[in-house]
Amino acid sequence: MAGLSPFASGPRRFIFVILATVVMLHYVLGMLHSDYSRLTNFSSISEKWKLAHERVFNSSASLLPPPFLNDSLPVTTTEITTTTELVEVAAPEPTFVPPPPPKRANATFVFLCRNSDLAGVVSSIRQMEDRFNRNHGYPWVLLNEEPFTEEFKERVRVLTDAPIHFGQIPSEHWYQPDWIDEDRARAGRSRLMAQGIIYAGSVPYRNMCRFNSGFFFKHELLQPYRYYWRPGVQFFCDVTYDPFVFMQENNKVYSFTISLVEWEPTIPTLWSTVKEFVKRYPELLDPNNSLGFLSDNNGVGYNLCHFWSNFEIADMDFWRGEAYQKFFDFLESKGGFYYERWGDAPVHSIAASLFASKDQVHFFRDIGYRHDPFQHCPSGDDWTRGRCSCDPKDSFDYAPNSCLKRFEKLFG
Ligand SMILES: Nc1nc2c(ncn2[C@@H]2O[C@H](COP(=O)(O)OP(=O)(O)OP(=O)(O)O)[C@@H](O)[C@H]2O)c(=O)[nH]1
Ligand SMILES: *[C@@H]1O[C@H](CO)[C@@H](O)[C@H](O)[C@H]1NC(C)=O
Ligand SMILES: *[C@@H]1O[C@H](CO)[C@@H](O)[C@H](O)[C@H]1NC(C)=O
Ligand SMILES: *[C@@H]1O[C@H](CO)[C@@H](O)[C@H](O)[C@H]1NC(C)=O
Ligand SMILES: *[C@@H]1O[C@H](CO)[C@@H](O)[C@H](O)[C@H]1NC(C)=O
Ligand SMILES: *[C@@H]1O[C@H](CO)[C@@H](O)[C@H](O)[C@H]1NC(C)=O
Repeated sequence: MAGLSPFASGPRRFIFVILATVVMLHYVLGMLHSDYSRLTNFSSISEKWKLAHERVFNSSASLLPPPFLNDSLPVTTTEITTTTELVEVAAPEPTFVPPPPPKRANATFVFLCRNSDLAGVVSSIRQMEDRFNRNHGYPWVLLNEEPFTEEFKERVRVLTDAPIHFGQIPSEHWYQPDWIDEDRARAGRSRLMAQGIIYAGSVPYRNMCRFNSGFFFKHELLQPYRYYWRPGVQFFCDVTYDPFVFMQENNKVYSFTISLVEWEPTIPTLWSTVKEFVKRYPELLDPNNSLGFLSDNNGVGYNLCHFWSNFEIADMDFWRGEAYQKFFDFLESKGGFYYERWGDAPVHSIAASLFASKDQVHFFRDIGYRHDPFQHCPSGDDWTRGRCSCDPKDSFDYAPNSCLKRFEKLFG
């Protein structure tokens, strides 16, 4: 019937319906895709509509409204185009102010994993998406020394609309180098096994530690990014702000949720190697460093404190920079990743503590995190705001083997 058509009741009603339509589409698209609000510009909304439509529905062929608007909006393609032109020419200033563009950091998630880790990977990504990333859409980079299977990729892709990249690690970044003396490496493994140390006999674990120490940030899929987040295992709380933006705006290079003491037998010569390096390159030390976190006697000995690197939000440009590159090359030349079992956690921690200033290292008190057998559970307002699922009484923070007290002492 004629009464159903918005065009039947004169030009004023016509303009009103058009304005309402445009405003509604704007909000709906804004909600659908945070980038849309950045694209919005009323002087060229027609072009932007097309762009946003393509990004959301990936179909440059059609300018039809999204199907779920079908019922509520009896419009056709031509009407939309006409509408935007009419608004440009005739409409008064819109009565609402578009929300400011959300700030976004130059950042990505990085996940090193095997095909056999699928169940854990799905669980981690699901949690990170639910607790944080569904509001942000930061990309994911998954890395493996072997090709990911189609099943793996399909099971991961279904979890998020954020971009996901699957990459293979170049073999020279992963496998034990030829110049490592295998007899000496084997003897090192046996020595650790005799002491009952975890992963004592594992070469793949050592490949992983060396890759995380010196190579992941060189992977081609990570070149476009500066900050990364290792998604770890279990997240207890909503992350109610953007930690990447926090890192960027506060000039942080490294962050942690749990710190603890290392198994000494895995790194018997690491500290003497560090001291040799510092003697050779004293100028690389930051004048305001965190040596006090690493040593209780001004550097003579290592107290084994490190940040637990299975959770990390950090700045890859710091790892790519001169100080860390020289440092890693020096460690690598000693072969300790294979002759001993140097972990990426003490290696990263020592570097961040010596070559960055102490206020560039951040404790994310408000991020609830667990990696068996330890967890950090926020307390007070942080716990409430984050709707945390952990018991605030169960937190490693001030347990005997935690190093948080030492970190806090740096700041008086
Ligand atoms: N692609 C690949 N990923 C690995 C390999 N070994 C470990 N990883 C990944 O590296 C991460 C840590 O490895 P795990 O074996 O779980 O080590 P962990 O028990 O967490 O070790 P700690 O953090 O030292 O307690 C996980 O994301 C694994 O999926 C490997 O050989 N290949
Ligand atoms: C809006 O778009 C027009 C045309 O593309 C451009 O000239 C103008 O600078 C844009 N304004 C803003 C605020 O982005
Ligand atoms: C849209 O889909 C095509 C294939 O259908 C793909 O090549 C293209 O990269 C997609 N574009 C976006 C923006 O997702
Ligand atoms: C959308 O509208 C067209 C034309 O009115 C109709 O043929 C189609 O069935 C509608 N689709 C949905 C999903 O409602
Ligand atoms: C993000 O950071 C990387 C590494 O510093 C840099 O190469 C790239 O240009 C940056 N991208 C943007 C958009 O700033
Ligand atoms: C050293 O770090 C402290 C602690 O954050 C800070 O207050 C101080 O300004 C820094 N000093 C220098 C010289 O950077």
